[in-house]
Amino acid sequence: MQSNQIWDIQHECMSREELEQLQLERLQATLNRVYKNVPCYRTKFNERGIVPEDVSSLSDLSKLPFTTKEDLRLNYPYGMFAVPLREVVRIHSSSGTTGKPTVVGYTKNDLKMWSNLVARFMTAAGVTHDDVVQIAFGYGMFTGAFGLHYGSETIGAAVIPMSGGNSDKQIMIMQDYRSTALVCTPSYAITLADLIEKQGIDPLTLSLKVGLFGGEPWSEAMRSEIEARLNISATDNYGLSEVIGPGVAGECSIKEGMHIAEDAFIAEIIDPETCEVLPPGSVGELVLTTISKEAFPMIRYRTRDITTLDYASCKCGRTFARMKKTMGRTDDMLIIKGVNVFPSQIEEVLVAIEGCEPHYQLVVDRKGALDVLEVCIEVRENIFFDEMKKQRAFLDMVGKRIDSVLGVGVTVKLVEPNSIPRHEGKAQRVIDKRVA
Ligand code: DLL
Repeated sequence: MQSNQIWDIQHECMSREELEQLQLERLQATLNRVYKNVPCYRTKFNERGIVPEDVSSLSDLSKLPFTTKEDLRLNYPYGMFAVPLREVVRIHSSSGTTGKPTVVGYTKNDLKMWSNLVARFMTAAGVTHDDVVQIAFGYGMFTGAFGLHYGSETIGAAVIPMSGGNSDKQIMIMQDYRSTALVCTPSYAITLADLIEKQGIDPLTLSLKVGLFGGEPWSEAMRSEIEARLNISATDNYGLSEVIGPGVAGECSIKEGMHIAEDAFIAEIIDPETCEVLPPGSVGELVLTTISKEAFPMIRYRTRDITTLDYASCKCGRTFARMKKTMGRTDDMLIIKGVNVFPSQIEEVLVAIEGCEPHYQLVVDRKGALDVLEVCIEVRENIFFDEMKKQRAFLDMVGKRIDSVLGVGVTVKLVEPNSIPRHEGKAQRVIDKRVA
């Protein structure tokens, strides 16, 4: 291991017993702090008749109330901060699309801790101080770019703070500056791969080795496509601004789930309907508690992301539990004719079909009392301009494959190549006309 790489064996490879002891100590300190400094937590704890001293084991966590986006909204902008504003050195916000964004803050120590967490997962993905990291996440209120920027600097890699968009220039820089690591959303990686292909550039002539992607859900099929088209190893990284941003969980080079930084966060899986904590291995909503943040601690934050945790040891030697790729969010789960549908299930089918581009959009509407789901897909030009009979057969085949996975009929529509809007950041996959 090279000197600047951040493989924190003392924490990342801890035995579960030691880890749980550390988590409990850090949890208790966090609870004391929020009870004292954040009126929202004090009121909620009081309503349940709980004081921080009642938490004497990790299982007592389940006695504590959840925190939701609604709490953050009610305390907008600074009501959930646990330190005075003069100790805050950075403010970011969530990428929420409705209402006011959530405001989050970091102290100097928080920024240091955050940089370290990101440096750890970047190291796990194979980034070293020899790398040239092209950051194509948008700089600004979004946490993605700054998080990976600090992580790269901590490792000692050279950062190119390109920001999102300006795709032609991204490719020019990638070629001229010999970028070895690409950081962006997976959908933007596809957009760049399309452009590289269009410009007739052979990916083997680029210097890219690894891609660190995240910020939105993506399927294994999409990973394979990105790896093949950019000739890189692609890892998945998960996080959310309310909890810290990127740095919550990231894949190691084994790529069998994202290691959660359990020395900084306690993860639980709950049933989103009953809010009961589910046993290890269950699929449900991820709930996160921060245990080492100063400015903006979160107690039992309901992420709305659906996943499952694996506590088995990983071949890389890290002992932190691994979360599977998220299946979707409780709030973007579509209910079509009573069946629960996640966009990721449809993506998995589409990307595996020869001729389908990984650009798609789901349009949900209501006809009378019935929900209808239209899957708009871009296809290669040869299919789009094919004769009607062949096109119909293709549509039938795609429809049947989706039907067999979802158990619900959908309408498949071909749209012109390049007609689905490309996003520089997170892709917008669903248009729900029922809520318009
Ligand atoms: O997206 C933080 C981040 C930036 C993570 C860059 C990784 C890389 P927010 O904008 O607050 O923060 O959005 C958080 O995005 O609750 C998930 O629904 C989704 N999300 C983030 N990463 C992943 C991922 C950042 N790897 C919300 N897979 C989260 C699936 C993801 N969904």
